[in-house]
This record gives sequence, structure tokens and C-alpha cells, in this order.
Amino acid sequence: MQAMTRSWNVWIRVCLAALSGLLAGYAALAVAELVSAAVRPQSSPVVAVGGAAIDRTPPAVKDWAIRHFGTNDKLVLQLGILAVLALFAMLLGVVALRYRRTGAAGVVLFGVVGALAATSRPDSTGAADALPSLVGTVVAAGLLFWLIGRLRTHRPSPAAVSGPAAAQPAPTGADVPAGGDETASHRVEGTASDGWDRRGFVVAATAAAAASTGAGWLGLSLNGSSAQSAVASRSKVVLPRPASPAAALPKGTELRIPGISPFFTPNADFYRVDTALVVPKVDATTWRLTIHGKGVSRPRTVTFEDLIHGRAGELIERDVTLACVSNEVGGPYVGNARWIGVRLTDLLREVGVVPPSKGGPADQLVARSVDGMTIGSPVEDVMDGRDAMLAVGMNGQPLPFEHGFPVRMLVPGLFGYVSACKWIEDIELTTFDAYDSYWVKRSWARRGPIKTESRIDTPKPFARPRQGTVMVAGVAWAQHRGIDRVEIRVDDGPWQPADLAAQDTTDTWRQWSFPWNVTTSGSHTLTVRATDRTGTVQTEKRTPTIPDGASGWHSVVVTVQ
Ligand SMILES: Nc1nc2c(c(=O)[nH]1)N[C@H]1C(S)=C(S)[C@@H](COP(=O)(O)O)O[C@H]1N2
Ligand SMILES: [Mo]
Repeated sequence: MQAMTRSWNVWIRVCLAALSGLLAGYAALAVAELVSAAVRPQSSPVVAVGGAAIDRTPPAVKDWAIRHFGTNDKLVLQLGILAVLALFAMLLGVVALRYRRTGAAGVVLFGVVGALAATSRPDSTGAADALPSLVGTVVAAGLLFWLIGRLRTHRPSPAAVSGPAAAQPAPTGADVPAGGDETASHRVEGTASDGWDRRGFVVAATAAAAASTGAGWLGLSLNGSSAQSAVASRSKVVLPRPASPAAALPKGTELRIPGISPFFTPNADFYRVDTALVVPKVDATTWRLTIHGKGVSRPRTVTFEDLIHGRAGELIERDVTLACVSNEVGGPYVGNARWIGVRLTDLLREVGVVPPSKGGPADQLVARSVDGMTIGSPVEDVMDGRDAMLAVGMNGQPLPFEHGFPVRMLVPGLFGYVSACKWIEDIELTTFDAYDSYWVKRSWARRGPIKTESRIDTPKPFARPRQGTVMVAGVAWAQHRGIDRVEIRVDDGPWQPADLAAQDTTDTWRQWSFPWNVTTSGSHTLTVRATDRTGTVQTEKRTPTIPDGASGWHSVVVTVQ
């Protein structure tokens, strides 16, 4: 009977040790959050470790994550990091029950991982980024050491002790809980057989949890308020009327068919792809963009005010469809918006940039964002007369923070990863030989023109339409070339022309529809293909998204009733 009580006691202590580990982990994150408020929000450990993980994720895995979790990929990553952290924290707590210093040292080791992650991020501003992780884990190590001290048996009488504590090495000075009196009183208070400090543990654990919650809350609210000036600056932006407005939409650009993608994608529904775990909140009033590098004879720094009011006479408004290289055939990472911005060619010409075809020394424009992203575009494309721009407005609003407020780049015809830098703050003219940008270092192609693609929006896969006329409809895009033809094939039948909506500009997608007369029930496969205005037919050849975008035909299988 007594043996059972004893092993029960051991079991409770192991659980409480795991709890101590969890509390220490919680304290580490909370303290780190508080310290990060004094450094930078991005230096908080979960953000830093998550960011570093994103940087090092093999492209195939990243692609898989984007495919399966979509825009939630970052939430999943953070929850994953927290889960791993919690497991290790509990393990360290249990280890500490027997090897108190080893456990505490293990906690600090975690801090080193966090610190290295924070300083290795492309946007790291220096060694200070290591502070939140280091301070957080030193506090946590101390806390773990202290909590475990309450759990240890103080009188290792060989007869009374079983389990982990039995094999414990002779306690050294540091491993003996402070205060002999305290120990004596516990012996009176606890049962003679286990002798650990129950009340002391409960008080210490509660105090630690409360203090951590306070520190974490303070840190979060300080980090939150540093974003407030950015939020305020965005709410004050009034976009001027563009000097060169977008042409009115040609009649018949937008089909009214249930289930088709709307011609303009609302900002709230616009796909989002980036590496930022915390959306950068940039204050427009302090934002600066510097243009410099090879062949820039008059380097320049511009403010947001310079762009929207200083150059108000040059603001253009254009409809441009943006697409992601990670979009699978039939996938969702493509969207169309009406953008307002400053023509990039004008700005580049003013600072002395000459395109390579006219003898300019730089063939690559590297845009850098406040979060350290680098995106390299061909200077030739940017300056060839297309509407490459520094965008400030999206569908009549200042850019949403998620889409790059205050300023992002856009180059019609190029995938986002080689053209659409959000939260831009620096433009450097260089060469493709001299510099590989972020995604190119991760084995994506240096150049990324958007491929000619088409997608069936309706019917959805596995839909069960009734016999009769089924409206098949969707979008097709070949930015900067334009869509000339869309065709539909039912099962292995002949290709039949779809009805095209009016084309807005060659830089936008084009809607299409196909009234399908179906008189046989059962399973049917609908396939779509587009032809662009250069005469190129969308290829049937399936390629993965890496390195320069997926290709192949989109098919949907439906069961006709
Ligand atoms: N700063 C920054 N800009 C970025 C990215 C990024 O990760 N960071 N991703 C690029 C990619 S891959 C794409 S497809 C587009 C997506 O823009 P959106 O999120 O506004 O749709 O942004 C581009 N600009
Ligand atoms: Mo992308």
C-alpha cells in the first residue's frame, strides 16, 4: 500500500516537473515578447524561428504547405513551433527533476536557437535581435531551477525514496534548496515519505504564471501600439485622382454567371503570398524609398508625399492581373485589381537609368522590402513601355497592409516573385550575373514571365449538374500578351470555342463562358485551354510550379444527373 502511495507521489512530481517546464517555456516567450517590444517585434522568438524556418524550407515543402494550408500556412507553422516548444519544455522539466542544472542549461540552449534564428533573418538589423530570446530563456532557466527546487525531496532517505530521485547523485551545494529552516518546516508539513514543498510549489508556479502573463501582455500591447502610427498614417491617406485614369471597362467585360470569378477581385479576397509571419506595419509618414546602384547617375530617396502629391500629375491607374508562380493549374493564386501608382520607368529615367538595349550597364532591378525580401526584375521589361509601377492604391483604397502598404511594385506580365515587391524600401540597379534574389537563391528561375493559363471556375469539381444546358465559365490570362481564344473539350471530344467576354486590357485576365448542352447522364470531364494573342496555345505539358510556374490544362470532372 505504502509503495503504491510512493509511486503515485513520484508520478505527481514528474507531472509537476513537466508543468514547470511548460511554465518556464511560457515565461521565456512572455519575457521575450516584452524585450522584443524594446528591440523590434520581428525579433520575438516564435516569429524569428518561424521566419528562419520559412527561409530554409525546401521549395517543394513550401509549395506543399501553400497548397494544403493556403494563406493559413503561417498559422499552421506557428502552431507547429509552439507545439514542439511545449513538448521540449515538458521534457526539459522532467529532466530537470533529476538533473536540475542540465535542465536549466537546456532551456538556455533553446534561447541560443531563437537568437541565431533572429539574427539570421534577412531583415535582421543586428545583434540586438538576439536579445529577446536570450533574456527570455535566461529568466526561464532560473524559473525552472527554482520551481524544480520546490519539487525535490529534501531528505533523500534511501528507504523513503523511489523512482527518479532514488538514483539522484549526492546533492551539491547549488542543488540543495535554499534555507535549511524551510526544509525543516516542509518536512513537518508534507508527508514524511515524500517531503517536497507542495505549498511552495503552488505559490511559486502561480506567481510565475501571473508574472509571465503580465510581461507577455505588456509586450504584446507595446508591440501592438508601435503598429498604431502605421494604422493612423494609412487612415489619413487620401489618394489623388490619377492624372491618367484607367479606361472605362469595355461593355461585356464582366459576365454575370453564378460561380465565375468576379472581374475585379475584392481586396479582402485577393490572394496573399509572402514570407512575413507578422505583416509589416509601415508608417507612411516616415517611409522612404532609395533608388541607387549601377548606372544610377543621380541616386535619390523619395517619400510617400513625393509619390502621391509631388508626382500627382503622373499618377496612373491601371487594371493588372497579378499571378503567383506557386499557383497550380486551376489554383487560386491569381487576382485582378485596379491599381493606382507612379510609372516606374519615369522615375528610373530621372535618376539616370538606361535600359540594357540602349547600352545601360544594369540588367536587373532588385527591389528590397522592409522585411528583407529581395525581388529581381529585368530592367528591360520594366522600361519597355508597359505600365510597371510603384503602386499606392488597390481597388480605390490605399494598399491594404497585407498587400504592401504604403508602396509596392507591380510589373504587368511577370509573376509576383520577380516583380511585385510589397513594403518596398530600396531599389538597386545591378546585373543578373552579380546578384541572386531571395527566390532565385531557393532554386526558382531568374526570369518569370507569366504563362498562358485558363481556369474553369464553374461547375466545381464533383458537381452534380442536371441534364440540359450547363453553364461552364471561368477566366483565362496571358498578361501583357492578351487572350485571343478559349476552347472547351468534353471528355475526348473535339475542342469547341468558348464565348469570350470583352478584353479589358492585355494586362488583365479575360472571362469566358460555354453553354454546355448535355443529354447523357454520368461522369464527364471538362477541359479548358487558352490561346494568347501571339498565337501560342496553352501547353498540355504538365510541369510543376518550380522553377518557373506550373503548366498544363485544367480539367474538372462532374457527374451529370
Ligand atoms: N516583401 C515581399 N513582397 C512580396 C513577397 C514576399 O514574400 N515579400 N512575395 C511575392 C510573391 S511570390 C507574390 S506572388 C506577390 C503576391 O502579392 P499579394 O500577396 O499582394 O497577392 O507578392 C510578391 N511580393
Ligand atoms: Mo508568388
